[in-house]
Amino acid sequence: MTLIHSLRTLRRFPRVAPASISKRYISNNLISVSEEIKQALNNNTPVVALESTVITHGLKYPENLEFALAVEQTVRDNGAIPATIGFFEGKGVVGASKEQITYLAEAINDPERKPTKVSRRDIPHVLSKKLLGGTTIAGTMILANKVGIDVFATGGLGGVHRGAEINFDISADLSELGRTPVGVVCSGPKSILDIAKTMEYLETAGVHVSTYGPKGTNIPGFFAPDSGVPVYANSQFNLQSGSVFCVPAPAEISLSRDFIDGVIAEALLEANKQGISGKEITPFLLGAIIKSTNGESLKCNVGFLHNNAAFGAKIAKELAALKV
Ligand code: PSU
Ligand code: MN
Repeated sequence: MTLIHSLRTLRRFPRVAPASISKRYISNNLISVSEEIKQALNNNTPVVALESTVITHGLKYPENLEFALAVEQTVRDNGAIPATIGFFEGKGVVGASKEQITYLAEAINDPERKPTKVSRRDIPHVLSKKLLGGTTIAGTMILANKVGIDVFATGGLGGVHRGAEINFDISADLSELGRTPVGVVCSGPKSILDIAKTMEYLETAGVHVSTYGPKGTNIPGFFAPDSGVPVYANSQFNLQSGSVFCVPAPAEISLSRDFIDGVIAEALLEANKQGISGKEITPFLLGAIIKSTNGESLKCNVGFLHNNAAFGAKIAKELAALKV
């Protein structure tokens, strides 16, 4: 019953051409788009998508709520409209309201409405069971693409986990980037992962990856053409794959490599000892690292996210200008 229901639901969750709000999804009531985002998309006003796994599985309450609202403000301060994306009562929401964000952030401490971490494979289940969910990068890209949002800012990309040759753990973020044309602005894959293998996988999946120079050098002038153009070229060529823009963390909020490597090694050992795997592993490792750095890694993470959100807004602006 549930499976059939899921399959039916999936069939009703159509793929929509980018950069257009299709009547299909508006009328099928599986995705709800806020008025502000609808208008922005219709008027070619720059929009930046924001994920919600960081709210549900990345940060604790109340930091998750403070952060989610603050990062929206960062996008606005940099000239774009933020669209926080998630699932509410089994519906995909693009442009969550302050009330919805608050509800989601508070729900993490309530066993009765504990949010699900929603990647591509979780969508049918969340729709049919009408669950509350925080979308991963993959989940957020899917919804962003369905409504025509081209730019999405986040913290760290999911990737190939260390030991993947044994545990086969490769984030669905990577295959999503290979199939969904959204530009993801991030600080690269986190060092809890196997970065070299992640890059290999992205190459296989055909994902365009670029990196910016450090903030404060030549970004402002250099930024404009170099940010919007790759995504635009991608869409002009109709490649139908995603792009990754890596923004290195500003030096003042970065942690030393040796220090963080030691902490990660410890967290990995602990995960192994406790038998943590699957979708729990990323939140577990990030949580363990926050604990053993006394919140330093968290500050760094939140700092990246704001920095990336500001970049995302600038890219969205450039892209909007190219579309005029
Ligand atoms: N990496 C981080 N912080 C995060 C995540 C990844 O440094 O919060 C989250 C993102 O939402 C990402 C997801 O999409 O974890 C990947 O999870 P998994 O490895 O289970 O696919
Ligand atoms: Mn995984």
